[in-house]
Amino acid sequence: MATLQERFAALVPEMRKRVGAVQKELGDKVISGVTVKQAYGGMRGVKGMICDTSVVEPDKGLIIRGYPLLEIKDLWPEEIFYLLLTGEKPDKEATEALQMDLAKRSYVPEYVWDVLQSMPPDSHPMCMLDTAILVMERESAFRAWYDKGMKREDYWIPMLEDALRLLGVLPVIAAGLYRIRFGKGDPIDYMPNLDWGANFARMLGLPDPTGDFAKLMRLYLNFHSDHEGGNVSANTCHTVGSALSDAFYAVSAGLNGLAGPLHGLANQECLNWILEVMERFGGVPSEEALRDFAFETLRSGKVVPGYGHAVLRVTDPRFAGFNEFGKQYLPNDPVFQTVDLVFQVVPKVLKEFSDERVKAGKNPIANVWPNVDAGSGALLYHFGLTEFPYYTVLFSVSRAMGMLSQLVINRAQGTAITRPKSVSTEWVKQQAG
Ligand code: CMX
Repeated sequence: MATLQERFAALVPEMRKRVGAVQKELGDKVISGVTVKQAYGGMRGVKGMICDTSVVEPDKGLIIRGYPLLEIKDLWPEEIFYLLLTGEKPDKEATEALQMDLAKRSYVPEYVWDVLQSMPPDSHPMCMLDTAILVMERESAFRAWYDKGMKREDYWIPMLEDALRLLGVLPVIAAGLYRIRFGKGDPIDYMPNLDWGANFARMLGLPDPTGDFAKLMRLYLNFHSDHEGGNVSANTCHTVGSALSDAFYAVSAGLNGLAGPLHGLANQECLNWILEVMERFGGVPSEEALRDFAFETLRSGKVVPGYGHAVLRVTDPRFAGFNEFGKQYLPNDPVFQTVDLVFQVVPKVLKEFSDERVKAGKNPIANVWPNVDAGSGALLYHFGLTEFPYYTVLFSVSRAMGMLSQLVINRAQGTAITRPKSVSTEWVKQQAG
């Protein structure tokens, strides 16, 4: 089978033709309207952008290139990247070629380590990751080609090169910053004949005699790779990239959004909440105690982290997949058992609380089911990855695959610069009134 670069090159003409034909034939059709509530409410539900790598169905969750996530949970992350970009699963030969391509690009320049070493010791790991990506911007092939002058049709070529460079280097930087930030010793080098996910696990330097932690990392990197185009990180990356900023600028910007507590940072908050519960009750709580604790959180004006979603209206299949992993590999772990109990109790509590909110004239909680962040932390904790401010960095390495594949596709399709129209409150009062 062809390498990723060859296969993508072969698909580009067809992709352009299809996108061109759709715009020509259907360009004037209306696909969405916008209410005033949506304009003030984060554009929730407004269909105003295109993303072909994946879709999130409210009642099914993530579907990557037509495959429901749990059907492809055993693919390795690099295979997912190939699938995201081309719509096809790679064979062994293509996967190995991609693994070699990533290994060749895994070298971290010394200045990146110097910058990370000189950051204040209380810097958030996400700030360190995003800074490292940004200081590497000088390496961008896209910027170098653009400065020399290149045709629009060729934009995707150096963009794909930047994507591979970033994916090669990201696990090394992410694992290295873990070791620097949490005093674990020097960064560990990438091992060329090992797959991408197992490499990341190995470079973190945690003991893994059974290889189960490497399995978890592959699953983790698979599950977080993409979540269609409108979420904060993907949308930000798309917008920055649409100005023809290169992948280093765009991905760093997207990840700055992922660092927010309502988005990717929720996974750090989830485990915090679980450990608070366990501390209060001296271990796995009773159902009744957990119910009271959840109500206490909600009545103090806080959210229960890991529950709710802007799009999903069912249990996130990514949560279901992690829960299955926990049941198989760590069924007796008390933190995992607490996560599982929360899953039994919290949706009912949120439903009751939502009804109370509605009676008080507030919005309902649209989705009372767990999202991806509700369970992943407990699994990482079990394997000794106990520094939860780090968890969003793991999410980031994975999500970079989605953001980068979207960027490359956008350059191949000649996607326009993003520029929605904003209106003022005065305009809304006059027009809608
Ligand atoms: N606990 C308490 N209240 C919640 C809630 C939860 N888990 N989920 C939603 N609500 C509240 C919202 O805060 C909102 O209240 P206000 O109207 O007073 O502002 C109300 O219910 C309606 O919100 P919604 O339509 O159900 O949800 P949104 O699309 O506005 O927000 C999300 C979605 C994820 C930000 C929200 O559910 C939340 O804050 N969850 C907890 C944090 C979390 O798990 N984030 C991770 C999401 C996954 C990711 O992006 O990585």
